[in-house]
Formats: sequence, structure tokens, C-alpha cells
Amino acid sequence: MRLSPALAPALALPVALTLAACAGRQSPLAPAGEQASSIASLFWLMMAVCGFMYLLVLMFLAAGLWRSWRRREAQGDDRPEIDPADRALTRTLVIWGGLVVAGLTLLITGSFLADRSIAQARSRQALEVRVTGHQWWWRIQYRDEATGGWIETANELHLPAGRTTRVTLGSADVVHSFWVPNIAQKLDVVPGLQNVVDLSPTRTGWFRGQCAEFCGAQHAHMAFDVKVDTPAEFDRWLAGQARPAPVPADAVTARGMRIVTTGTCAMCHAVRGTRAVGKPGPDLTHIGSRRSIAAGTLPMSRGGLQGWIVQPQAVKPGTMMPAMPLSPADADAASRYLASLR
Ligand code: HEC
Ligand SMILES: [Cu+2]
Repeated sequence: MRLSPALAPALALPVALTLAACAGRQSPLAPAGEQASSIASLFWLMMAVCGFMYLLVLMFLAAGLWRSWRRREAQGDDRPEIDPADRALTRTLVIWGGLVVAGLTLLITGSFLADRSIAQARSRQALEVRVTGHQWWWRIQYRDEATGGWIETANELHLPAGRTTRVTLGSADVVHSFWVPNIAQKLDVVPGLQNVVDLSPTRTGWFRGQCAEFCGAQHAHMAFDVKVDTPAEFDRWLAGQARPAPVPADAVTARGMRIVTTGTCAMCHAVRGTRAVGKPGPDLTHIGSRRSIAAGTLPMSRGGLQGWIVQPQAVKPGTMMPAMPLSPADADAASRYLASLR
């Protein structure tokens, strides 16, 4: 059989799209963690076994159609010729039946091994992190191994490569789901429960996490950035996050600090080292060091910060942050201060 040349592009397109989808920074098929590797291997095993079976079924279907067509051509009789005592037929059935059993056994074994290798990380010494799902952002707290306290940030998860991070998941409101496809499996975030997922990243770089359970109007804007650092980079980053907010370097930034840390904003936001200790919203102590604003909704920039604090409801309709009446000068000063919180 020869493929018509016109078919080649038609086949190439889905293959190219599939491969492109496999390579992204939010793809379970581009594993950058031990757990995701186990899952990707299981996926490819299932794909191979099921793909092979599917081709077999199609082949038998084609062969059957062809035979009955030929028989009808020859004598106009298409009754099947099955004789229960036929030894050859029994042998054929045993062979093909055995193939099906072998395929299923492969799948069960693969699934068991993948589960086992994912569960293995639980016995390791791990870095402790708490992640709390809020409509529609993530509170992130790192256990400070020196003091035993918690270092708080939001919407950006840093992980040391080559080490296991144990994330305890909690919800402040509804059911969410925590998923960093490149690194590990998905796990639901359920109010009143503490679910635990281990992340063992193997490759450094930026990845993307996403809430994977519909949780209300802005569910689609409940993403988070994930940065896998080398252990040294990670230690430096965590030490930076543990520090209180930097002090303003000029008059405009100082005015911004007054607006953010002594006004309405401080009811909902904390900026460590200042009078702002609000809890309902994300910790802003090092907001300027993050890569995006409002759970992956806008890329980080001073303009983005200013747009967000003036019109959060326009950027993310329904968000729990109300629009604040700030004069343009105040909004400018506030965004300058926020951007300086690195
Ligand atoms: C009623 C509580 C509330 C008040 C008041 C409030 N915010 Fe927010 N803020 C939130 C919540 C909740 C979020 C998370 C919103 C989301 O991502 O959906 C947020 C998000 C933010 C973010 C993005 C944080 C991140 O991690 O990306 C910034 C910056 C911010 N607020 C600044 C301000 C400033 C400046 C003020 C005062 C002018 C202010 N907020 C007033 C509740 C509040
Ligand atoms: Cu959610």
C-alpha cells in the first residue's frame, strides 16, 4: 500500500501539534521531576500497549471486511464458517486471547510500579512547605529550618533541584486542585483536609502550575509560577524571602510605603517589617521579586502593578480585591513601592 502524498501533511500536523504540546513548561510529557517521570513512562506504556491493540483491531476489521467481500464476490454466500471443533480456530483464539492478557498484565504492572516509585519519596527527609488555596490565588509558606517558623510568600513556588519538597495542601474556601504537570501528579485541595504531595524536581528552570479543579469565576486565573533552583540558588532565595521588606530609597517610594502599609491595603496585606499585617490577601513583602501578578494574571512590571491596584476588577473580574480609590499620584507611588519590594 502506498500513502498518497497529499496525506503526508494531514498526518504531519497532528503529530507536530502533539509533539509541541509535549514540550512546554506546563506539560506532563516533558518531565522535570521524579514523580512526573514515572507518570510519563506509564503514559507511554499505556499509549504503546493500547495503540498496538487498536491497530490490531483495525487490522482484523479490515481483514474481515475484505474476506467477506471476496466470499460474496465468489458465491454470494457470506455466512461465517465457524466449526466449534476446529483445532486451528481454538489455537488462534488462545494466541490472541493470550496477547490481550499479556497487554493487560503489562498495564497493571506498569501502573503498580509507577505508584510505588511515586510513593517512595514519602520516606525521604524533605523540605516542608504549606500551600493554601484561596479564591483565586495561592498562599505559600516555607518551614524555616533554622528557626522552625514559617516564611510566607504567594503565587510563586521555588524548589531546590535534587531534593524532595513535601507540600501540605489546605484550602481557605472551596475545593481547588494543585498541579505542576512537569514535576508531579495532581492533588485536590479540600477544605478541612490536609493532603500531601511530594515534589522531587530533577531539572532547573521555570515551570507553570495551575489550579486544576473548577473553583469559581477566576479559576482560569489561578495559576502559579514554579522555579526549580540549584540548591545554592534556592538557599539564597529563601534567605531573601525571610528578610523583612527593604526600606524606601527615595521620597516617592516612601510615600508609596505610607499608602500601602498604613491605609486600607494593610487590612488585607502584610508587608513584613512594616505596620501592614493583614492576612486575607497575599503577602507583599517581596512582591517585586515575583514573576507575575495576581496568580499568573499579569506579567510583573511597574505598569502591571499600577494597573492591578487601580482596577483589579477590570483585570480579574470578581477577584476578592476591591477597587481602591487612589489618585494617579498615589497609585504611581504605591506601584513604585511595590516594585521596590524585591
Ligand atoms: C479586601 C482585601 C484587600 C484590600 C483592601 C486590598 N487587597 Fe490587594 N489583594 C487582595 C486579594 C484577595 C488579592 C489576591 C487577588 C487574586 O489574585 O485574585 C490581592 C492581590 C494583590 C496584589 C497581587 C499579589 C500577588 O501575589 O500577585 C497586589 C500587588 C495587591 N493586592 C496590592 C494591594 C494594594 C496596593 C492595596 C491598597 C491600595 C490592596 N491590595 C488592597 C485583597 C485586598
Ligand atoms: Cu482554584
